[in-house]
Amino acid sequence: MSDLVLSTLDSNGVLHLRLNRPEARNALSRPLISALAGALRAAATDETVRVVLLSGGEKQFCAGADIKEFVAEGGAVLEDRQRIENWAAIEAFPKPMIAAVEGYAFGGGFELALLADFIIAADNARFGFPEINLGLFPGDGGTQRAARTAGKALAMKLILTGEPIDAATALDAGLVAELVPAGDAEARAGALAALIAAKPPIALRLAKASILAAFEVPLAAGLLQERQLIARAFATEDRLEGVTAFKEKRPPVFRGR
Ligand code: CO8
Repeated sequence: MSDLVLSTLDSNGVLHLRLNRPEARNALSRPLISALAGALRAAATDETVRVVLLSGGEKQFCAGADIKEFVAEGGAVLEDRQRIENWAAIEAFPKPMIAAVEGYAFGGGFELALLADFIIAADNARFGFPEINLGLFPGDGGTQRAARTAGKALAMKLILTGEPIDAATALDAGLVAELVPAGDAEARAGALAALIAAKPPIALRLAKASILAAFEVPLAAGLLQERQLIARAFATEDRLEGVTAFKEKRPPVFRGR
């Protein structure tokens, strides 16, 4: 594992991945994206990993795509197959993933945070798409995910002005699940990750897939998919364990089967 992403797995099954390029404000160079994608590919098939907590440290979440990289290489960065595949691996991570945002999440950093299932933000957090000031606009999903998550008006304002919003505005817009005092985002996200890590892993994955379908398909197709996915949850040993534990008035122990 590269030291561009620090990785720790705790006994609850929470894998903490922390972006670690502070000298470049965690800018998403291709090696950093590759390290993150590699960690998530491995985590996707590692049964001991139940939830991922993604953070950028105390000062910033991430300053976005690596500007120096695409200045040096131009449009080639956009067409780089490996970069596209790595970003797709991050998007496709099937287990719960929570982002803890302290400070700013700009450009690709905001897009990365939007790939998490939800964001816990410090009250000093700021979210913005400054790409327009570079003659660009978000190119790693930001126009689509910001519009779907926050709605047209705020997405347009963010992307066309390049001006960031504060944490309270992001919370009001539904971009963020919860605000905490500055310095507490990792701890709060870690506590929620531990809570989720004790839930049945198959049902978690199916629930995530079902919610994400709401952003992809018409309602009727999403409802049909929900019915198919819940049938799979019904067939698991963990579902039996959950209802048995309820009847026996004891906490359930889920094994991911
Ligand atoms: N890329 C590369 N290096 C960066 C980036 C970045 N995005 N952000 C900061 N750095 C570097 C600086 O160049 C500086 O390096 P050096 O010490 O060698 O001069 C170092 O990090 C520290 O930066 P600052 O001194 O500016 O740090 P501050 O704490 O004062 O400010 C900010 C932090 C506010 C984040 C400021 O650095 C900034 O505004 N950065 C740029 C933010 C930005 O424009 N992000 C959008 C990037 S474009 C994008 O995300 C998507 C593009 C479209 C997709 C293309 C796909 C291929």
